Amino acid sequence: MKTTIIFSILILMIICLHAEDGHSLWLRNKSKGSVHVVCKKTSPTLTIARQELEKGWHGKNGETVLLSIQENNSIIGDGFKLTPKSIQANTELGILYGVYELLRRQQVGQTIKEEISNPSYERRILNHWDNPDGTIERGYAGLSIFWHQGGKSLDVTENDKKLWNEYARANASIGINGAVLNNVNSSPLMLTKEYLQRVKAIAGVLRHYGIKTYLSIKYSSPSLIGGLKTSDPLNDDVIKWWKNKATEIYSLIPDFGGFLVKANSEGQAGPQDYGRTHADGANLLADAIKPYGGIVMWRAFVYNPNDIDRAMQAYNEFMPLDGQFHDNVIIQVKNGPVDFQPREPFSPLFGAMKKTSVMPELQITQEYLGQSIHLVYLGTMWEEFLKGDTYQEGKGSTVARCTDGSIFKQNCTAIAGVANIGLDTNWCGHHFAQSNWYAFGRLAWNNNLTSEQIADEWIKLTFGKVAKEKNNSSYSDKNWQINFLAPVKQIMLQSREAAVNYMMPLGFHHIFSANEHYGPGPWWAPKGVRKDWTPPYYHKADSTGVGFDRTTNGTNAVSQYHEPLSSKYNDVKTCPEIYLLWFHHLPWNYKMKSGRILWDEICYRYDLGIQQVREIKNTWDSVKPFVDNERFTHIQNKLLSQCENAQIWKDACLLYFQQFSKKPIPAGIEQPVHKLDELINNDMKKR
Ligand code: BDP
Repeated sequence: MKTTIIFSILILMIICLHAEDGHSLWLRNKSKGSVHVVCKKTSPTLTIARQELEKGWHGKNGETVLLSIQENNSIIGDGFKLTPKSIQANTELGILYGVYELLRRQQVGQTIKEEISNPSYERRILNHWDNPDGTIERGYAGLSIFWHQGGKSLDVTENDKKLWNEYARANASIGINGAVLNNVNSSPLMLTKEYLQRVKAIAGVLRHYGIKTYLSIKYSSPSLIGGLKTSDPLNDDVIKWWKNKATEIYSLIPDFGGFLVKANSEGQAGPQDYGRTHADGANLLADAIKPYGGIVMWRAFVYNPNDIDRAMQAYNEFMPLDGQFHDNVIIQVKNGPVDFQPREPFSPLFGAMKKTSVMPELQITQEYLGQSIHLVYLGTMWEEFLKGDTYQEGKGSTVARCTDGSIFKQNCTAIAGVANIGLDTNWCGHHFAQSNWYAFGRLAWNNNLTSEQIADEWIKLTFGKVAKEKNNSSYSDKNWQINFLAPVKQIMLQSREAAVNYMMPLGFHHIFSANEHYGPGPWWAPKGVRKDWTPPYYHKADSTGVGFDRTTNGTNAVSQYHEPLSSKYNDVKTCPEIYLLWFHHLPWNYKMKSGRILWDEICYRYDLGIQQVREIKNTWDSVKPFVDNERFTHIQNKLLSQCENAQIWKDACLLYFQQFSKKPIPAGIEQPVHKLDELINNDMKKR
């Protein structure tokens, strides 16, 4: 009897030890020895720093590490100076970041010399598109971690606090220092007393990890919840209302970060409703929170249905206002001029607004990239974006340098990522989607890092320990490096290109099925729907050819780019093929660099996409011996769906476009397995 019980307990312990639900993210390493931490000051943040060192120490057993807060002119903001045995910073938070960096280096086996690490952006912010009822706009990993119970109860539970603490820790470990707690399509409720109490509670947990809270606001709040007749930014009562609201917020949350605003965009209220400009609108809010050190992040995501080219509108709207924004306003610009597509050229606003602070907005949640079903590592996409050269101040004026203060003396520098986090045990729905949260944080801290380096770190931190347990190997183990690390890195690095190929190669964009933005829908254009919300607006396929003419003969969107880009994109011979159909409308038999005609090249690209996903799936199968069963199977199932989905994408797009090209699918390319009418009638199923 006794032995049976002991045996059962043992089995249970083994199961628990190996139960791998992904909740620990990249923070799973336990210390290998003891460390003696010396720090003269104490504070909640410094206590966390000390505990993290003790929990995750991988250095020499019994080593002493010195943490010191000391002015150093070469250290900027919350940066730090690192040696193998000491961390020096100007701020407590700098010490905490230094601790995480030291541990990361030890754990992934990178050497530490004496070095200084400063953040590229002062504010590194997650945008949560969470609604008061707990749903998340474009969320694919369960309900909100901040708001729940259909908004009925705002009470804060111990479970809430535990989760927020874990969330804050994960963010701090990669340098994220801000969180916007609610959807840009904001509910006015957020600014009411009851909701602000909960914001206060959240801020209370996040604060010790150096994370500031921000809120998205509804522009018409003064009339919706303030009882005023108008929300006109130049009206005295409205000005007073916002001032009082700011005082109320800061009395509850003294370190409140500020507001994020979506105004006059997709039906949201804004200053233009009262005949005022975006600058009038933003400055009103900026003045209200200026005395407390708050900022306003004003989104440039605006477009209206009647203009000829949606890709040009943000530039047209905001360029004339350059220089008119108050200095605590920062314009938040999506990476591309349309909307988080699998591939877009960067927005022409980067580097062009020279007298205004500008920040990039990336989307971590994969709204247009297979959501939480497809494995798509976004590090490569963001690297392409940040390293894109705007030429605005000569060669080398990359988007990174145009936004991080290297070129323009911005009063405020920041970067935002739309979060992919929800209540799912593994936070992000797909285990690999965690790498996108990780990559965002790492790039926000250092916009010079390569996507490969980030992938390497993430794999080691996320899968390394288990690999070690199962095969008795470690990061330095050659077998593990060759048969796990290298192939998994390869999977990640090619995953985004694969998605572009099977969804939208050669500059295609926005040909998704309606609203869901998951499966293909190049045909979708019901009567009465805004044209710029339908795929034919973007691909413009007809019997003569395909693609959006944005050259000087077309909408002239090319003119919004600085030379030599403008001419380069305008000329079909020099336009990079990855943007070909973004900028050009071309005949189906246009000769490509490969020697194929355009139609054949389109077929070839879609087919390549499928092959790449199959290869990714096979590679994943081959690493089974190195991964715990739980995560292995979870990912394997998702890859199976991804392969099926890629087939649907290819078949749908080729069969649809073939109606216009009237050409056969070239020999040597797998013929479609689906029928077009079936695909049109059954939206791609999500698994
Ligand atoms: C689009 C999303 C929509 C968002 C909008 C935005 O489809 O849900 O509200 O962007 O960024 O990508 O405001």
